[in-house]
Amino acid sequence: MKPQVLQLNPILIPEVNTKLAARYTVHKYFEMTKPDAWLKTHGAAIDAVITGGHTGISNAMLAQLPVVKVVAVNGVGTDAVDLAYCRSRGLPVTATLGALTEDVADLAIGLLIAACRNLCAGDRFVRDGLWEKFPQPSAIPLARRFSGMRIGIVGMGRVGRAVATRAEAFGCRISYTDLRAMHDVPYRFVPQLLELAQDADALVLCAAADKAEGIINAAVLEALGPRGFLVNVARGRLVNEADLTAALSAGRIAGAGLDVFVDEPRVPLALRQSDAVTLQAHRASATWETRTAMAEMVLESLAQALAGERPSMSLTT
Ligand code: 8YV
Repeated sequence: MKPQVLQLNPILIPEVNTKLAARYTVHKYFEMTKPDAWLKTHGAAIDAVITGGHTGISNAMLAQLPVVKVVAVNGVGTDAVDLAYCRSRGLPVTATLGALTEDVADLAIGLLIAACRNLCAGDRFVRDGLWEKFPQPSAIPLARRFSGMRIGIVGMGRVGRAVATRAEAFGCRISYTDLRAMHDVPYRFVPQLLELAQDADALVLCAAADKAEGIINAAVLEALGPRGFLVNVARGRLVNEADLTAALSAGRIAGAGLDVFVDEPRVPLALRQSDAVTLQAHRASATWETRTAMAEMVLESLAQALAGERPSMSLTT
């Protein structure tokens, strides 16, 4: 009998789905009509779980999977998995470490340029036929230059570093904050987030959200100031969204580029209606190249764990 895999999120790479189906009996939780009832009946037989970074898995669900041998996160964020609990069960939790760094950093820079150059508002202006109606150059406000901006990076991990090298190529001055100074990067460490915001034209959030929640609040946004931009490619809950919408509508910051939100896929109306905001639907890693690399890592983690080996990308064992 093939091992039983419970899949909580779709994988969008057909070749990987073919391999999964050939090696395992795959139960697609996201397609089930009565997933709770199914889990009660079949949970005891599940050997492996595949989930997404944002979805993770609850302890209540894990408790119904007594013989599960691996939780393979198809993503890099593990904030939606209780790693301490999994460690206590000796359960490997794997992540796709390193696979999505470049794409996430690309999108961070893209969002920042889009936000400060008003790319989406400009696109709508042309698309909606407004250019012909209002051909005078003053019909669109002047934008803000990206090159040379002072960039404050929150979280100098893999993604933070990749954002920094890209921004450096645009002549940006890089500062960062993290739990501690990193001695292998040439950028200025600022221990206090408030101070980083005060001294930055743009804050780029690249931090893990395991412990931090609502760190971008009214005070930080106030410090960023009316010419400042916020970019978030990490997790929505790093930001106090009510404070962000208030700051944007009062012009206390200039704009934002957001790929992640507190309660996805629900995005506050005030953000959706703001021309100062560029929005994406949590797509920073969503390229063929990266999603293929991630899905292949998931396959590898499953194969290792189900062969009785410690998965090389395990964070808990
Ligand atoms: C993915 C993510 O969208 O890596 C993460 O933690 O949130 C994203 O890259 C997600 O995990 C896809 O399953």
